Amino acid sequence: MRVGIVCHPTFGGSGVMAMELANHLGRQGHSMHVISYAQPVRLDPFNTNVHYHEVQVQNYPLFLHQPYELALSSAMVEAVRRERLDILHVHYAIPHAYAAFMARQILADQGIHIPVVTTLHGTDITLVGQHPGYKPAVCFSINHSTAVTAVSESLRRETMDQFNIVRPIQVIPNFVDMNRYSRGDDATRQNIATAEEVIICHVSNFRKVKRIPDVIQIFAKIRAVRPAKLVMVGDGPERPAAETLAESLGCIADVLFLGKISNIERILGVSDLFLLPSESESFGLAALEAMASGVPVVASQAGGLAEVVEHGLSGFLEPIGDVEAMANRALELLNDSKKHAVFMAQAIASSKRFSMEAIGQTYLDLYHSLVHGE
Ligand code: GMT
Repeated sequence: MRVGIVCHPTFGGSGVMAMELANHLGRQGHSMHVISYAQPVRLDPFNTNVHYHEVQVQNYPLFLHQPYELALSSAMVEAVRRERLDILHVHYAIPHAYAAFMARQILADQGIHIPVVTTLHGTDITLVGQHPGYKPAVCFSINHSTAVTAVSESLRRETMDQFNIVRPIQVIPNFVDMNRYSRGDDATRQNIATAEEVIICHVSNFRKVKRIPDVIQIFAKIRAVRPAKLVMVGDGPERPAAETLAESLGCIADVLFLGKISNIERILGVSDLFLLPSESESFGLAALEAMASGVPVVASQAGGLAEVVEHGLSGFLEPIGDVEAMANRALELLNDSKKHAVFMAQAIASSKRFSMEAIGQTYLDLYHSLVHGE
């Protein structure tokens, strides 16, 4: 199969997922063509079946905003023609589903008929897609994709509720490459914390929707009771406020802002607990990756998190904004080493429900059904 994958290259779950899929199918011998404006972090440069096509946007002084969608549609047309692609798979509806619709029209005009799969990831539906400036175009391009998938049942339902959708949406959950995650060694752990300290981890792109102040407040409550370090992986607009809050709560010395690192498995492998108190979360890929590393998750009851984190088994889910309850749940695990060990094992077992092999095959089956009508 020859597949075009379109995604945002930035630090975020949709780009991570798109690249994990490209890498996985590439390893199986499929020819994967990644189309984006920068090389995505998780793209495996040593996988010779994964090729990168950069979208070239012309800077012209007449434009205040450069017309990226136009350049993206053109890049898709070029890639389909030159690489003889069988299918285009776009991740995150905005602006990819719309640009893919245009590319498909242009190609059809040239006698080339190519199916387009759109995968909805989260804020393309729950937040950004709701903006009146985008909503009609998002709705149109979902309805006009050849197939549409959502990463959780919660997101599928929300799409149906919020948009005038006249077609089915298939749920294909995110997956995790279990080979990538394992418990880390003491040497790595000692770089971050002393023997008495527990390591709490948070990974995100630090947007408002992630409720970064809640992460800091939960940590401050944990640290008031026991020695601990908080490792903040990622970066984004909420970081300065998080630093100020950590300072005012007197715990800044124990909060490590690591920025955007690509090998998060090393950090997760030495973490004892993962925090994800988001306002909205369609799936929570970062929580799944933590679970695969044997890290129990304390999170909010937002969106699709309940489909990933099994409450009372691989972690705990509490109401959005209830930092007290989340801190208590964290301490319930961290102060009871037997319970913690049980949750660690259960987290790994539970993450195996999202196996890369099975879910990768589901995508492949979808591609085959659209390309060959099987
Ligand atoms: O929708 C977003 O916020 C962006 C997106 C991303 O690129 O980080 O995240 C979403 O997609 C991830 C991968 O499918 C999901 O794991 C995240 O839950 C989801 N984020 C939100 O819903 C806030």
